[in-house]
Amino acid sequence: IMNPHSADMMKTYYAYRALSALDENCADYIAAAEHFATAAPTAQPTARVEAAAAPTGGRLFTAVLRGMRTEAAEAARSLLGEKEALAIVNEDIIPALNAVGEGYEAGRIYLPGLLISAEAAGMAFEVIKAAMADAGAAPAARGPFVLATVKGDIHDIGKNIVRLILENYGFRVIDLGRDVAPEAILEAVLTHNAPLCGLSALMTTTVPAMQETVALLRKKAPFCRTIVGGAVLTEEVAAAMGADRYAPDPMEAVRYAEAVIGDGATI
Ligand code: B1M
Repeated sequence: IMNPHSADMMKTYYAYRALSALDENCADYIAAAEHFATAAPTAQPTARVEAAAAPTGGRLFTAVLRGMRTEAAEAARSLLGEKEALAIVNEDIIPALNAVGEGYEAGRIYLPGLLISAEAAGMAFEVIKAAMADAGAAPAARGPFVLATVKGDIHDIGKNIVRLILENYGFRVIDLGRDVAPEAILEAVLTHNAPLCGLSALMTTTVPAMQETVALLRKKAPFCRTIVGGAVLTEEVAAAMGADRYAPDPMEAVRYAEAVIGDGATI
């Protein structure tokens, strides 16, 4: 017989489940450990542990938060029957990643947790991308739009969303990937005679690389407009580095591309 009020018994129970591979990514064990580290002696352990183990978001939110890759892909697939692909990105995946980021900042989640959550988000994102491709995006005939995450920065989930949305609006995107040096970005802009270049940066430490890229493009490819985004940026920072436009979200990149490239310019 289990006594749910016994901390030792419940810890043993969750440890047993984790060691027996009954608890994916040890998520329940971690939630229980957090609970028993903070719970008041009079609290109702099982209720509290259940609450901690089941975050308030939906199935996809929880799967990303806990870094459950297969579950995240399945949850995304099932959500596609309920709502728009982009709504899933905005309402489930991004809030979960934000929760992970907050947990990491507060010292409740460690780097491996950050990694598995990013992988789970990536799996869900692949499902959404495939669904959008099946739905038939507009032909990619305008542009090209050169896109990259700047040197030193490997965060590319946001950039990939920007690409997906631009392509959906019929822009041809030359995606250079992540951790891309200013010189490589310049070379791509010159080679493709690109009228627009979008840059993404997520960390305070990579803002200087973005600034360097913008300055290089201004000097060596003055025909190319620059648009910058990413969680670390603000309108002021973007203006200070000399970027032509700040994009708080992917739709701003679409609006700017419509304005700069319009219907006339082609590849
Ligand atoms: Co890291 N990471 N991370 N991380 N990570 C952050 C960014 C951080 C804020 C977490 C934290 O401490 N709270 C912090 C940066 C702190 C800072 O400088 N201010 C951080 C850190 C420190 C690090 C490491 C250094 C950790 C370490 O190693 N000790 C390391 C960095 C390595 C490196 O880059 N050299 C690292 C690593 C990683 C993972 C690999 C584990 C993973 C990235 C996986 C991947 O991208 N493939 C990861 C993740 C997932 C995050 C968080 C949790 C989520 C980022 C994300 O994808 N958000 C993040 C915390 C957070 O932001 N809450 C964090 C969702 C994404 C859709 O948003 O990219 O902002 P975002 O894009 C948005 C908009 O900004 C906009 O559109 C998107 C959709 O709305 N947008 C644009 C973005 N670019 C745009 C461009 C445009 C237009 C719009 O036009 C061109």
